[in-house]
Amino acid sequence: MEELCEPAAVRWCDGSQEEWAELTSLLVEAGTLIRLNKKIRPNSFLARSSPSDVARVEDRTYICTKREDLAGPTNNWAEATEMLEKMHEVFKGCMRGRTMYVIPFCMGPIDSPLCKIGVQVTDSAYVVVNMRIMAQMGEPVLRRLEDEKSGKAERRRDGHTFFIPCAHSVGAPLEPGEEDVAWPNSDEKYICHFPETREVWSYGSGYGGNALLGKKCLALRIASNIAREHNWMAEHMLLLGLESPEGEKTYIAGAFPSACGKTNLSMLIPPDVYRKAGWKTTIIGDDIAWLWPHEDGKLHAINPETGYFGVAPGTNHASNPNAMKAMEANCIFTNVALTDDGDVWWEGMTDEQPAHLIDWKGNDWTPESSETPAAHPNARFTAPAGQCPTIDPDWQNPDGVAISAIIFGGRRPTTMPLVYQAFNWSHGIYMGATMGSETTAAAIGLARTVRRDPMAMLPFVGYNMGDYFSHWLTMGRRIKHLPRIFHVNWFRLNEEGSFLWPGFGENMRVLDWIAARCRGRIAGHETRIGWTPHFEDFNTEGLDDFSEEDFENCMAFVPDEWKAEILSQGELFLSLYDHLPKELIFQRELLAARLS
Ligand code: TSX
Ligand code: MN
Repeated sequence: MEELCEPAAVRWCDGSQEEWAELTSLLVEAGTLIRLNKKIRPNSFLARSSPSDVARVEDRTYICTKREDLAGPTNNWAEATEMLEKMHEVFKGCMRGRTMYVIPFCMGPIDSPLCKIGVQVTDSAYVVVNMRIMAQMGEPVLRRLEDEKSGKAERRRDGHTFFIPCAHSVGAPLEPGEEDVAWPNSDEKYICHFPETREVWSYGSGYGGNALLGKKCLALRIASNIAREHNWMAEHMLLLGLESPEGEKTYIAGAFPSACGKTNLSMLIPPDVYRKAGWKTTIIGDDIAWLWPHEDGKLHAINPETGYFGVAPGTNHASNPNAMKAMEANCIFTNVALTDDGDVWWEGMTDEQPAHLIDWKGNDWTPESSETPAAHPNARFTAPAGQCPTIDPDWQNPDGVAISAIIFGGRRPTTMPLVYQAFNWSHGIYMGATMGSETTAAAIGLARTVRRDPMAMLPFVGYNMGDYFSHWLTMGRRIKHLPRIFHVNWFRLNEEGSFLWPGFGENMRVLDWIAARCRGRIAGHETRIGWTPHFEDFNTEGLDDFSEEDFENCMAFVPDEWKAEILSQGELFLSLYDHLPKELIFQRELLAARLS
């Protein structure tokens, strides 16, 4: 890589505190980071990206394989050798005038049978300091690789040899004497995955999932390929624990499309009646889960990440107090606003807007004079996972935790009840495969349409989506004690357009019902779409003004809505036609028959 990229220097990262201190200082000098007020937000920094580099670039994201069929119709495909050639072309001399950082990193607890080691080379020190929060990095990882090589440690990380190479460049070489900018990047961007050789090449962007290659690139797109071949699952899921007053623990995995509050749910604080009774919630992870059939017959899960890379706007002490606590120190904020006292602010953080800010583009901002938001809508915080007050004691357990329930959800103003349970595993996969969220088009007066996002994995499955569904079905035959599958919807509206369900901490009541169902403690109400709660079994204690009628409205089955739903579900299936497992076609037929 040194020969190809021609960096001015190479630096091996050890992941130490000293290295963090040195690199953050260097980034402050370069103008990439602004040190926040040490008294308010110790050891924390603000970065402002270039306005052309603010999100993942899905149209520039490729799955590169020999045959197009392997990537399938939901991915951008490129022929692997051609794209690799292209990568060698764009990476040629791409780090001139810059330092190449070598980041050995590990996704998952280093002693877990599922953990995966990667080595990312990058010319961005911003990426290094973010990676240090999001993954285990440096010295312990190198030691592990050496122990495996010398035979001192058993090599258990099946599915790849040695390490997964991850090449990253912002694509902005510096000519001699050329002055650097605060956020270098390129207009030409490529996020390329090579599942067959297990490697990642990312060029032109320094932002989030484009650049922190352990996350979406390795832990989802590459890992989903390894998982399919080695009988486990790499999923876009939160992992949370419920602890009953008796100390009984139930773990739940949840997949939601963006803008459904996945991070909020993973950090949920139960309402007073539950807390006083002794209920607790814990978080294992807010974004990615790796799941495997354990020797004990259950489906176990680990969180491969060590940090949260969450959306800042909308996060506040009411919507997510635990996230606010996790962000109190040792964090990197990207594209939020800067306050006059050297702290951060974003839309929805406080009821009142500050009188003056520096916005995410570095311009003066006041509520009266400014028409654009002070923080970018996709502004992020990078926070160490252990700083969440409800972090689970087992979050780094190499053996993972046993999953009792899988929940799918979406933002659905109509049709979908607050909660319903699948009749069986295949039906649950059907629910996951057809899940989606209403597009925001409705807000600007356009017709309502549902954007399908199977298992919230549409941008993250590194192979053919139809084969991904088949893999779920196959896993069902390999797990003795299958988790139960549920679908939830916190976003149903009444005729006036207000939310039927209070959501947030009150979602604990739904989770409570789910846990009780998993333990076989209560009966369900059999409907045409699945099992729903009986009102008597649904705890509404302490929920003011929530009547049995309100409950029935949350749960209502409206036949006409479901007829439209099943027609709309067919569109996704049509596009996947030749790889779609028969079981899903049968599930659709069964649903149609029950509805008629
Ligand atoms: O995160 C959300 N959750 C899950 C929380 C654990 N949000 C925010 C979504 C954007 C990321 C929600 N928004 C939830 C929810 O359960 N529910 C709603 C809708 C809603 C919004 C406001 C109110 C009620 C429901 N009530 C008042 O504003 C008073
Ligand atoms: Mn995500």
